[in-house]
Amino acid sequence: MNSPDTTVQQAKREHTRTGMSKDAFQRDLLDNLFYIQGRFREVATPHDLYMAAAYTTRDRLLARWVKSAQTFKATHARTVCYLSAEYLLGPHLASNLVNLGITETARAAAEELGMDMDALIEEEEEPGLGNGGLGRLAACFMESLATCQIPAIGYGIRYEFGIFKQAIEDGWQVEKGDNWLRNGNPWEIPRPKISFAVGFGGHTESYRDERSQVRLRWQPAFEIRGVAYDTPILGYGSQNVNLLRLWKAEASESLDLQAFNTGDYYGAVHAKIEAETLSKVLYPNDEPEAGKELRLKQQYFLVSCSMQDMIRLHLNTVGPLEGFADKFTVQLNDTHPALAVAELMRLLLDRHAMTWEEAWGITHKTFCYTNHTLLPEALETWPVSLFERLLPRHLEIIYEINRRFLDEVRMRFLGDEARVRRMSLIAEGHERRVRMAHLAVVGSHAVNGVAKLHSYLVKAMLFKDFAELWPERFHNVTNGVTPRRFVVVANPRLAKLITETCGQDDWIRDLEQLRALEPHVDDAGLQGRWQEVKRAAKQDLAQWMKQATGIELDPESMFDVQAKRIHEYKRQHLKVLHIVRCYQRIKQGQVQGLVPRTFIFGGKAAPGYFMAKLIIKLINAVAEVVNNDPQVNDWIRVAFMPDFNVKNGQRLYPAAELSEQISLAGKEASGTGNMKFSMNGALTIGTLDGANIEIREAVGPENFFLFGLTAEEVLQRQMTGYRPWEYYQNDPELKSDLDLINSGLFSHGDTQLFRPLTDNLINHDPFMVLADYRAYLECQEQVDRIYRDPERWTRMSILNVARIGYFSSDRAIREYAERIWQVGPQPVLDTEH
Ligand code: RUG
Repeated sequence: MNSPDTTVQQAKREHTRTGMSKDAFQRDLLDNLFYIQGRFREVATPHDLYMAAAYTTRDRLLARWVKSAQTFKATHARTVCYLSAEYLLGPHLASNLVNLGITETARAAAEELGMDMDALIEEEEEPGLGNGGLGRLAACFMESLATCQIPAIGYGIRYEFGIFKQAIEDGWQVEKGDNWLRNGNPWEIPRPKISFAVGFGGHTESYRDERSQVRLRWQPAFEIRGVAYDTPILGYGSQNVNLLRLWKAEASESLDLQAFNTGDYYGAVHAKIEAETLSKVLYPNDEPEAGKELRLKQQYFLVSCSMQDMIRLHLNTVGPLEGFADKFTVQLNDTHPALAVAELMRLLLDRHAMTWEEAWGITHKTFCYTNHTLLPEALETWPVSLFERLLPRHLEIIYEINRRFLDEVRMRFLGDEARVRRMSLIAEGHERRVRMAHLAVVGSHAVNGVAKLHSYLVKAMLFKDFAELWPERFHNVTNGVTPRRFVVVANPRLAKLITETCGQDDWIRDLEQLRALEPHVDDAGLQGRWQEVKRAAKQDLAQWMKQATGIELDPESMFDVQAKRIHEYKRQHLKVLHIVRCYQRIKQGQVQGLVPRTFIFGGKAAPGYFMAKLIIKLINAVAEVVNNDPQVNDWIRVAFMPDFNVKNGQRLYPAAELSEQISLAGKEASGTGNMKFSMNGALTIGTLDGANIEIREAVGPENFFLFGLTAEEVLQRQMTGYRPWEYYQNDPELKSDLDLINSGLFSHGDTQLFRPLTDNLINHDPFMVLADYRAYLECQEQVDRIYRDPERWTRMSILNVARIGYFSSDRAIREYAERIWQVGPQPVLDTEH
């Protein structure tokens, strides 16, 4: 992308800054190609070259990694342990080069060898170990922890199959397995010696210990082993490297020798296969519906390995476990790892012979819990019967936690048995269930939501009873995203323009410094360059899209993007109604005021979520008609980007001009895509939901397109009775848009195909699409009006970027560190330079 001259010059500057030279990179790249891949230049495949570049980069961060470990050990640094069932990491190579400060060094080294660094970066398969926002947040947080120099370990599962790859066939989503480890993973280091037994099933029994005390212990029916795989996570502008430790499930014995010797070969390998199933696949549900036994096993596997590992580390470095909560603070990322509360109790009680009071004191001081959703169907509960069968000792512990807790509730709220029932860790009903969120709240000393509105609703509604009991326990930490990946890596042209305009690149580690753009907002030179940067990104995306889908995007039109998981509450179907309206207006010749637009969607639907899959089909069906109709083609086009993931997101964010954040108010906990788009200069059209509210406050209401009901109005309507069919009957345009969908125009004459969707909207509409339709259309007209004034639009875009600094994940991490974890930075010194 850069001319070789500037690349070489920049590589020299990087050399001075980092001590890492182009020549050394080149030499090591060839060495790694030879010694690790067993190839020489002439026969190396693009994948071989990628692997060599990855190892060469990894080599450069290993010294920092070791130094970090030494520093943390020597200083007994307090450590954050982030427990998360998901990490949506995205490709490592480009972001590690940025964080090492050697992007141009690597590029120059590759260029001299006749290789294209961008092509090598493209080769990397991303580890898709997460579904969406929650997993990507965990990845941003890991990077920001290292950047903020806070010692941290991220614990997770090394799923062999990450989130499925999405293909679109005949307009429908088709899921393909994501065998991301197939070609090897150069970023991880297996630690076969760090492995723990994890039990399941069996029974509990009492016995007398050496002091004749009666104690309980668990005799599991079977055990599997969790083996650690470590990935270094590099900070930007610091020497700190943190650890992402993912657990792979293995059989305790790789072959059952007795079975083998009796000729039962199948039986001999069966246990191994069954054990390995545990970390085989990520559950592909964002905000999952409770259910599967294997998922509970995965959750227990994650927490058991992680808590045993923390105890091992503590005993090795600090000593007796009394000080455990001073050494570690453990953040539960949603309820998926909430079992950790019961597991730490079990380990302290049964293995380390503590009293209940001692163990509870430590446990409670150790854990903090982040809630990420208010949606009732996403709040995990597990049948008591399943617990009894799989984790009998944990159920006993949960019962005892509950008994003591409910006594506290009773003492505080005399005679209020209804409250006791509401707060219990066990939901009574025809099937008794364990409420994981209640376990997380009771077992933690801090609970937080992920945006101001969300945290308010967590306190006022979801955990109202708990907030009345322990008001001091509840916090808000608004989410953030890392500008390294989402601006520097994704949008190098914009990064360069910002750096040149601000006169330095300090904004990359202190995003508030983007404010320095503000005085230049009216500078015609900057505006022109700003527009060029956006146009170039649009062209890149158009080129990619043509190749990937065959659809031609018009880079002269406005790129209007909605990219996120497909879910009814996120209301992709509201966006489709807008498109259908545009289509009808154009067909009727009402083009006055209309601006040419390209509507781009991206997102996966949970494989079992019928309505979400139907929405994808509808988008593609509308696209087919619109894109093939020459009468409307100059005005609108529609494209569905297949397989929206981190890598593809990095193509979308820079190219977007309008970011669609149109969930029903009160439903999106925070959203983080909204931040990524805005950081790349897209203007947002959005509701007062999640972090939209704070983004609007930060960038200025005049630089944000607001529409729709407020969360309060939504609640009122729900209480007074919402009647979507009245909107259908009273708004002729809305009626005609829905009728057109049902007419068969978008379904080759099939008038039934989209009925489940349209009938649901007209008769139930749980996410009030119809109520917000008119306001949304009017707001879109305002978008058109402003877009026709490029200077005004560009000004708003620059201001969005200049004022988005608050939404860096570095800020979020500092807030967690100060307010929740009570942990400070532990800088790792660069002793070599
Ligand atoms: O839906 C939420 C997003 O609003 C939020 O931004 C993200 C990170 O906090 O988490 C998402 N989420 C919630 N993903 N899964 C859940 C519930 O398990």
